[in-house]
Amino acid sequence: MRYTETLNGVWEFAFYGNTQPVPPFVTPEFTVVPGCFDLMEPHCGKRGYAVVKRKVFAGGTVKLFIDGLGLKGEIFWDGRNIGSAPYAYMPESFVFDAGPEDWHELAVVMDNRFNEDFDPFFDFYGYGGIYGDVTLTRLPETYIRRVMISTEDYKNGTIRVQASVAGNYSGSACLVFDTGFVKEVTVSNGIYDETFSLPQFKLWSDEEPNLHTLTFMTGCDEVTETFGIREVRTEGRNILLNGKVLKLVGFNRHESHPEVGAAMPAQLIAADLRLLKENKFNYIRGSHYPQRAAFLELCDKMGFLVWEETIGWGVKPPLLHDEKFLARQLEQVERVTLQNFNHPCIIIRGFLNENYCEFEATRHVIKSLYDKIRSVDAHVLITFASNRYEKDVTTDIVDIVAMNPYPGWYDSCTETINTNDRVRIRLQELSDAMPKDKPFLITEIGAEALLGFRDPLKTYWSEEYQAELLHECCDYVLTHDDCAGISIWHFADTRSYVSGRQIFGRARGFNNKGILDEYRRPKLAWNVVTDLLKEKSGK
Ligand code: ADA
Repeated sequence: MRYTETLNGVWEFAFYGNTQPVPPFVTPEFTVVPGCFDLMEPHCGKRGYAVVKRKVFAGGTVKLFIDGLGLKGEIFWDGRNIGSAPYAYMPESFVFDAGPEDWHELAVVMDNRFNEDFDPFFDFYGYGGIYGDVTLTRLPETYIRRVMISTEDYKNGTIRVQASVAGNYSGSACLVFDTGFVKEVTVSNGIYDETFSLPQFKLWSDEEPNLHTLTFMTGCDEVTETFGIREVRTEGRNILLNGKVLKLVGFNRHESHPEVGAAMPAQLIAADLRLLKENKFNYIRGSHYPQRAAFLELCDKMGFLVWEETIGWGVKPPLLHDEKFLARQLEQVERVTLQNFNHPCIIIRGFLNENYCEFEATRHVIKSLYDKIRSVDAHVLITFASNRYEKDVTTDIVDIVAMNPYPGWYDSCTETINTNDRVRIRLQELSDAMPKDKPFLITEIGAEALLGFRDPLKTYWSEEYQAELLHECCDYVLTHDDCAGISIWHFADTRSYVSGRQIFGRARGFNNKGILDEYRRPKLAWNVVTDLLKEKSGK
């Protein structure tokens, strides 16, 4: 049994502005972890370095887990740097020697300033703070590093279990499943890798989200992983789950709320998911960064199909074609694929939203990222959301052709035809232009609407205009077999920017294309789309 302690709570705090903090850190204020410090007075909206610090009683080998922070961080234990968290939102683990059993000081130095070289500006607010839970786990010296479980044949419950044990451990291990099945195995030089079938298994799907657990035990350590047995693959234009054709219908979702920013408590995440489940949506694109553990656990349990992606938003050449940039992207996709490997909800892995894929030189970037994910996960579907449409020269590389068209908003805005025709004509045109042997997925589509702006003339920005447009988009997807699904842009209004780094059309400083506003109050489109879904699914 491992001992894990939560470190969430009240921590000491200091905002350092542009001065880089060095130990010993002086922290006269306090803050709450998880939490976004730039949402809390007196530091609202400020950018710079900040330190959070607390005392921890521990000793020996420990693993510190931080479920995402922003925009980047350095971790210090008794003033000694024990690791970096260079990527916003990325869940990170740090294994280190905590020294003698005693009180120690844990400090996280965060920096919420933008790094133009690596992280160009995004259309979502970059919050500073620790977004998710912080835990500390005591580890034995020969600890189990990782246990990964994948489905090899869903029909007969064949799974592959790969484990890695520290210290080049060689010896016996025992696998205990929730079904009662027990297997004695051998670990050689720290590695175990075997494929076998699990008796009395149940399949996982969005409709019946059956989960299993595996406890992997060596003499000195044990780890329990939750997993699901399911197969996702493509066949022509279709995406299949356990052999059954899927129609993905759902939303892009930002982990964001006006009161707590990116540090949403699990209860609010669960409330979002419940709303979607009750209204028959089966799919969420976790735009545009790695997803929190609580979100993925809820999706596994509630039965959602998830697209997870790494940060990299609208990256242009020359940065897009820079080898150092690619190395960082490769590191990101590898880390998150390993970290979230066992979640059955993740059926699609993405990266580099809306990159410049009309250039031949971008093929190398897309292929390298594709190959990196594939080297870790042999089965997940891999792609990215493109807005280069017919000009995209990478559609042969990815498993799914995923497009972000905005007919009636950014694209094809000719005033001579109505919204309905614009949507239908453009989606059909796009679908016809895409390869016939791959699923075609609409990853983003939508229109801005301000809650309360009602206009029977259906002018831009009215709830009526958005409702009509989204009705047409969903109707197209639900009635066309050539389209594997849709993630509407987007679930709820999300904070963006008003000044400085202004994006045209971000009224109130928000991206207002939510079908709900930022407090999850419904716009007209919510009723129209949920009614349509109920009607088409006959429920
Ligand atoms: C892009 C982008 C989204 C959002 C959207 C919009 O497609 O991927 O993050 O910015 O446009 O609302 O313009």
